[in-house]
Amino acid sequence: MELKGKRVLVFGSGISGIAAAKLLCKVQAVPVIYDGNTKADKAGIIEKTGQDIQVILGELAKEEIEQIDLVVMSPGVPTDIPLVDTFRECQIPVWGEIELAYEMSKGSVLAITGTNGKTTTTALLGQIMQDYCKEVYVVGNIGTPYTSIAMDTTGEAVTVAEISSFQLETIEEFHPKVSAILNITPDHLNRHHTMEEYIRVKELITKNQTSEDLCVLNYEDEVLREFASTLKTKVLFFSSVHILERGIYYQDGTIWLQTPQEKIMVVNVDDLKLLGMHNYENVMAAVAMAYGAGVPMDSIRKTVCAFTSVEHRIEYVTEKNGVTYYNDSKGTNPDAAIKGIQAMNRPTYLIGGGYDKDSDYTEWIQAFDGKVKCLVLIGQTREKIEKTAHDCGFMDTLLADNLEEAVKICADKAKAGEAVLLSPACASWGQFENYEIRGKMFKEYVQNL
Ligand code: UMA
Repeated sequence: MELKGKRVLVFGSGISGIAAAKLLCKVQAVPVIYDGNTKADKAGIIEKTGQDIQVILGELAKEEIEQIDLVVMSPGVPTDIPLVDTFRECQIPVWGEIELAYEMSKGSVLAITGTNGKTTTTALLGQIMQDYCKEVYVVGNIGTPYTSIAMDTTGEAVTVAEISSFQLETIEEFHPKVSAILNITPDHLNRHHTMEEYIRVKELITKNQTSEDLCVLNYEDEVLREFASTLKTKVLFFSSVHILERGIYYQDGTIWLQTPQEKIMVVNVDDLKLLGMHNYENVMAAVAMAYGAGVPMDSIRKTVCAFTSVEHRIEYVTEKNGVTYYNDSKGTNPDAAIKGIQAMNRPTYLIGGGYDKDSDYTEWIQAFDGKVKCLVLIGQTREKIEKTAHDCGFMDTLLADNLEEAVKICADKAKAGEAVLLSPACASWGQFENYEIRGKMFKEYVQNL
């Protein structure tokens, strides 16, 4: 669609909406930002776009709708609300922000979706591509709107995109050369209503792929295994359990790639800084995608071994006196913190506790599985967690007044070959503004030891 002179309603004034409006100005379209929140800061929105553009808050008048040529949706705006029905009744095309970016960009796209692991996989694949190719962009749900870089791309560009189900709902022509669906488990059902619909939307990532393209799928996900047989694209499976006749798989501490011609040793997981089977799955998906995109295995292997994870998710910090330090500040609830402790492969001093979200910590403590040598607790929840631990028969607990003291206690006690992990199972509020600041402070205290 030629956008010059077109009046485009950008629905949502968050980071996607601002980036989409800026792109539309560059192509001489006339963006109008609309946000349902009457309390949004109109002057602030205009300032962020750096343009003198119209912003509408609250109600959208019928006369306004009649003048619109195209609607660009922000991911967080549901597509089944009456206003969107009205656009469709008026035959106004409704694109997502991803579709607009795709229409306006050049080069090839590698796109990742899935319920869990997509940010780590995207960051890792982005790094593999950056270490091998000249022009690489890492965008999407990971936090950089695709529209913010679309106009910078050249024919040589490789765009690595994390794509959420919200973003897939409104694609039209979006066509990745390589796609991946990591897993599908119940999530966002308030938006998609049924599991069937959530699965359908996730699978849309392959909608425009052809027999020239590749889709990477998790062999251990039954839905995805069946989905493969309906695809016209090439498929490469990854598996953490099965030895595959063709695909990439984990076996006894090693990741292998079996092609029709040869069996390639990808990496021994002891050489990775990423920990845990869920991360080995992310590694397998990223390796399969990069290999499918033509990156030589030697180059892939080098990046994969150096990659230290997404910040604050079981992030390798450093090694001091033989003790390895990990920052899992993103472990803000017991479920997430269970992943943290499961990933540890050595005796661990665990720092937990924080703001009380009324969680039950029993399952977290049961997941310690003999790995935790001492649980050092901080924050509002420290006594509550200590009591739960003792009720579960785990007695090695200590209370600290703050994170800095907790780090010092762990450093004093831990011996070479052991680990210190911050994975609090609680939100950071009360002591820190957010989990990112908590993680950064942890890393600072560790570096200062
Ligand atoms: N709004 C309305 N009407 C509605 C709903 C929202 O007007 O019915 C307005 C809000 O008032 C607000 C704006 O829409 O002003 C927010 O838009 P948005 O929610 O799309 O937020 P953005 O800031 O544009 O961020 C979005 C993604 N947010 C969501 O999907 C909810 C970000 O993913 C993404 O990083 C960013 O685009 C760049 O691509 C966040 C996320 O939580 C991290 N994603 C979910 C997840 O990971 O589970 C899917």
